[in-house]
Amino acid sequence: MATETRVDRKTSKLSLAYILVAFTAFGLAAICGVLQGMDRGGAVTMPTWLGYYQILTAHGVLMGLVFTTFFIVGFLFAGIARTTGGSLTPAGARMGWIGYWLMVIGTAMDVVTILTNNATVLYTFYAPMKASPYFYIGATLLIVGSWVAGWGMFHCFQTWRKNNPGQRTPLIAFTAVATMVLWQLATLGVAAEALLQLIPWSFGWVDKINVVLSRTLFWFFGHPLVYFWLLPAYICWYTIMPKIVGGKVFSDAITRMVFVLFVLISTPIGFHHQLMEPGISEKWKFLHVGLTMAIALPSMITAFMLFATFESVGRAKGASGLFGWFKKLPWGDARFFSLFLAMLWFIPAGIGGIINASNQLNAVVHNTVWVTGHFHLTVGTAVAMTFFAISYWLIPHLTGRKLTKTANDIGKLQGVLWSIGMIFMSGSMHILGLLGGPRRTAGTTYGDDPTALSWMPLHKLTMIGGIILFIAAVIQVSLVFYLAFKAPKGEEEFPVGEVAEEAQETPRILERWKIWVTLAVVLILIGYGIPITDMIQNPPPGVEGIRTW
Ligand code: HAS
Ligand code: CU
Repeated sequence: MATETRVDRKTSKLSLAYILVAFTAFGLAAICGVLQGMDRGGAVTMPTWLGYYQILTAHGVLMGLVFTTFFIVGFLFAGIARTTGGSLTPAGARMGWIGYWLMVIGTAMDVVTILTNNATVLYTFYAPMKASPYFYIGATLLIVGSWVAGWGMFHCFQTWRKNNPGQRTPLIAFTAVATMVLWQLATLGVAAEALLQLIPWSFGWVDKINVVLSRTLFWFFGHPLVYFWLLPAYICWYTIMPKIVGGKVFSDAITRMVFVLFVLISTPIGFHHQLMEPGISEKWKFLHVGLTMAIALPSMITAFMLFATFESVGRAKGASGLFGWFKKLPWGDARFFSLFLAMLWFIPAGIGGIINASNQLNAVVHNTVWVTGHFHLTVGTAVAMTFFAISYWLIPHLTGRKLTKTANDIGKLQGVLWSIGMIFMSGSMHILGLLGGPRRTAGTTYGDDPTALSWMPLHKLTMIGGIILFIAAVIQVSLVFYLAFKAPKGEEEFPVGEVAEEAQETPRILERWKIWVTLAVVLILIGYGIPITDMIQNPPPGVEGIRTW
């Protein structure tokens, strides 16, 4: 058998640079997270020089924007190189490094403005809360850097296509490109918000801001952002996991179709974050809710595909009965174990999402800690645990080291602890939210209100969960640095699943990006064209900035 392609040294360096920043941000964010949980649980009181909302902002920005984006870009570069011959094109790699430095500078600007308490506006930076302009510029650089990196990936993909005319593109490269196409479309919203509204307003060039427009532009980005997090996890579930469990990719065509569906429908659904807001007519909210239900479909297809993969592997290994395959999965392998837990957690996470999207139920849960519970299961568990599982083989692959038996077992322990922590934390958050507990508040007793006081046991459970998660985070960060610098030298494979023999060829139309991007733009115009025009032509009274902290 030919030796497997590996990611070359140059790409490895690039990819590792991204991943190490990602996990450094993750570690810092985890410290903020445990402090928040302990503050709300009543175990610590924030000192006067460090505000609750300040660390909440740091936690959200570092986890939600920095950890994810850096990890994703690093992982996708490696995936593209691995499936297009082992290396990136020189131009692609150069764009990778330019993107990296832009993102590092942007992150540094955000960290400094948050630490100096000039940007305590949370990761959603809602106007009229007004941060230092350098915070918005930092966030913009983070995004522009990721664009440049994305263009680098497109360059590699296009070059491969040119050199291999008529051939089906490698699945990982295709899905990586889909993820970055989605990201380019999504970030147009926040780029417009930052450049046309927030930056001029925070410099004082204009006095007032159109709040409903700024929030709409934010969620134009904020919703597809969640699929930018999710799709790299799906890349792993669809194309890498089959190899780890000893099977094959169930269907090349369905995999590509799922990613195309995400590119099409992810953006024109942002109003499901604004269902309770005035200034947007209900017919547009209705359209966005309808499309939100549509975007759940590719995830349901994914659930089906995963079961199909598991079952085919199990049957091939001689399993019988309805669930016999379950015993045939490689439970001892941390690369699979954490991945499986991630998938399992995505079931309640996704159900919660569908509850959120239902207009009447959204009235019950909106702005409560339920929502915080929801996103700690989605991005904080399904996505984050998938990234952890990837790190167990990707980092040693990049550094020419080995995942030792002990490191493997520690990885599994990490997965167990993360899950237990989330049961406590996310579970209690969901219940608290249903009781009416608000999200984004420093205090939890609201002037010793008897109802709020009766929620205290749940806040304590959240805190216990947070502490367990913090321990798991420390283990994860240690493992990452061990695998990068200390683990014994060796070879760790970058697993890529082969496609099972298919009844039919993958329809070529799935690779026609021009069609899909055009259709996506049309859908965005349908979903947002009229409401945004209306917000600009009939703006609500402008608002001056406030500093709430
Ligand atoms: Fe969400 C709020 C609706 C998915 C993240 N979401 C948020 C926020 C974040 C977030 C961060 O409609 C808060 C933003 C803020 O700060 O205000 N969400 C949805 C819907 C989905 C959904 C319909 N969300 C995600 C994902 C996220 C994420 C993914 C991150 C990665 N979400 C909402 C709404 C709100 C919201 C409202 C606003 C709430 C409010 O009022 O503020 C769907 O995409 C979910 C579809 C998923 C499924 C699950 C499929 C299951 C699979 C696993 C199979 C497992 C196997 C293994 C096979 C249908 C694929 C099992 C094996 C066994 C043996 C059992
Ligand atoms: Cu959303």
